[in-house]
Amino acid sequence: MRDLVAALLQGDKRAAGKLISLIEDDEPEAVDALQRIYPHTGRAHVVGFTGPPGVGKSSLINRLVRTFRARGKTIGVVAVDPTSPYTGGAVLGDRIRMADTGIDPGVFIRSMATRGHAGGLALATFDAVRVLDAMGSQVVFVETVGAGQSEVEIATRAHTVVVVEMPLTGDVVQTMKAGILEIGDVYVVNKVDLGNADVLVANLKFQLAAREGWTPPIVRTAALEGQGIEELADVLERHAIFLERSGFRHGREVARARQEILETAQRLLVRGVSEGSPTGPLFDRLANAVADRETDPHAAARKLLESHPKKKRPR
Ligand SMILES: Nc1nc2c(ncn2[C@@H]2O[C@H](COP(=O)(O)OP(=O)(O)OP(=O)(O)O)[C@@H](O)[C@H]2O)c(=O)[nH]1
Ligand SMILES: [Mg+2]
Repeated sequence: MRDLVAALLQGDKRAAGKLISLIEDDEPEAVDALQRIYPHTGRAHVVGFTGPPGVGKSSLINRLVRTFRARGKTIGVVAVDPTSPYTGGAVLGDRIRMADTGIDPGVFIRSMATRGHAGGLALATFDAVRVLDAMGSQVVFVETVGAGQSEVEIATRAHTVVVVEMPLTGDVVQTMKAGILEIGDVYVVNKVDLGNADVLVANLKFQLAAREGWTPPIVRTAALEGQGIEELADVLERHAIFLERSGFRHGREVARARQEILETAQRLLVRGVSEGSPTGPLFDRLANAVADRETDPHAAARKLLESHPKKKRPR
């Protein structure tokens, strides 16, 4: 494990791949590794992409990988979607394949399997982000599955949240998904090549509220043609600088740490309690007491937690 971590800190992509596999499989060694690398993290700019399925998140990230490579940055990508068509910055149909993941040491792309991992998707994903951060990736893109709670969860853990939308065709009134107007630092209207973008942009402009020191920009893109990508990259760099200068970056780190400590503590408790107690005498006694209305489930749960031996255990 020591060697693997040492290799990672030297920028070894294979070590990163192995460590992420350990995380995915929820191996106990992963905890050890993550503790070792933690002090070496905190440098990457983590950018989360969220938005409805098929809106073009992967296509945008593919383009951005190239753009940021051209600007001299090292890049990591974690996609919470095994089917994401990543090409390592090469866009299909391009004559020049500039940044093949296998060849370019500055690009690392990993799709996370959503199976396994007792810690849930968000924890596993951000552990993977941390691995890439420790490896030296300067910018890490996270693509979330385009549905459900996990996207908001993951998005709120990034430094910069990019919400991707696309114009709908026909006479439909395009409504935003609840909560989406609050989480974005940057809004992208992709597929402008299909037309109808003005309505959506106006709609977004009307609904988006300015935040303290930052008005979320709306960037029009056509990911397939590469239109608007330079502007999007500029905006992302600008937001990184804004976060740094305003002190918000630190604020976000603290908020994230809070969330993560709580999630991990909950997990340890649940695991500890369910591993240690269901057959124990106290648990039996409490179950009987609750059934007999001598106590209530809430009080019993508290008793169970209080009684639980505070042994040191892995995640
Ligand atoms: N016309 C047009 N098509 C696009 C554009 N960007 C992406 N697409 C197409 O839209 C489809 C979905 O693109 P993806 O990049 O896979 O979208 P995604 O948001 O990552 O999708 P999921 O990961 O499945 O949620 C693909 O067929 C792309 O080729 C664009 O700017 N214009
Ligand atoms: Mg995708």
